[in-house]
Amino acid sequence: MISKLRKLKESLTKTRDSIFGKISQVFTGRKIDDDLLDELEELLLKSDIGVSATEKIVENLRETAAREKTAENEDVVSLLKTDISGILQKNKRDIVFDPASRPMVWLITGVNGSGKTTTVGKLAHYFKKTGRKVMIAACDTFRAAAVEQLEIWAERSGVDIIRAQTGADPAAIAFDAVSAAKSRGVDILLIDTAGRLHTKANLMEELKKIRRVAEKVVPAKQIQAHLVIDGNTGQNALSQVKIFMEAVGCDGLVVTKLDGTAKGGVIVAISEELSVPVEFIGIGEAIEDLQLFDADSYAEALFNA
Ligand SMILES: Nc1nc2c(ncn2[C@@H]2O[C@H](COP(=O)(O)OP(=O)(O)O)[C@@H](O)[C@H]2O)c(=O)[nH]1
Ligand SMILES: [Mg+2]
Repeated sequence: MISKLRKLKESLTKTRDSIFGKISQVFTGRKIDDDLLDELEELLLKSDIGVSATEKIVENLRETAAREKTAENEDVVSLLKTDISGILQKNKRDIVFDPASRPMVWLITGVNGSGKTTTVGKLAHYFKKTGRKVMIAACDTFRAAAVEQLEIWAERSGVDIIRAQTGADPAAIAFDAVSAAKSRGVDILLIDTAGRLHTKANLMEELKKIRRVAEKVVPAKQIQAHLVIDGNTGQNALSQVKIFMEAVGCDGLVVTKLDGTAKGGVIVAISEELSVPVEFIGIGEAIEDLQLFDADSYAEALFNA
């Protein structure tokens, strides 16, 4: 079986080929001096990690070089990996299951096409595999095919699904789903939501309503919102997170489609500039193509194949 790190490295090929792999090739074995730092800064600014992370990393390297006489022998790329990994785990939060607060309810949010439904399916599989009792709810009743799409995922992952007809009130389904999850002793209920309504305000109102209704069944602290972001979004991901965070909160992120994008550096920008943890990453369309996010592995895979 292909290892988790190997698979991650394969998935990040485009991101690595765009900038990070070059950094690794060009700088390995070179002395850390002003020339190198200038070159590095220029490259990092092109990489989607953002201005703030770039400055932090370059400053750190400058200080290390000034502090340590042996800086000439320091491997720049190892230092970079350590710095980036540090940024990536800044907001780290473990997913904790408390048997006394069942079910935990995850509202899966995000714009249309970001990968919500696919992620719900993969998460259902992931949590089931790790021994949890999982249920999913089809609250995207806006798009005709959405419920059927989720049903296929429920079958694949072997978990219960709560659904209603297309056009039904998503909040009503959410109410039924949370109630059912509570009475059946479910550990985690994953609620798939719509991404495109007539207006953005409309979508946010619907999400808020789903949340309010869920709070009638279980304590508010058991309800979380997890935002799914398409990795191709690049730096625009930051504004998406902020918009959803304001409306329904954002307890964690899933960044998808990292297998097809050169913009995988954006996870560094998100971690540096926002206080939300990246919890999972999507690296393909299949059920197993979801990984619990690991900062060290990600930093390693950015630079080395
Ligand atoms: N390559 C790749 N495709 C993905 C990933 N996640 C989702 N997709 C694809 O993105 C498309 C939209 O996904 P979907 O779950 O329907 O998005 P939704 O509108 O947010 O529910 C589908 O074709 C998925 O197969 C991923 O991690 N990698
Ligand atoms: Mg969907």
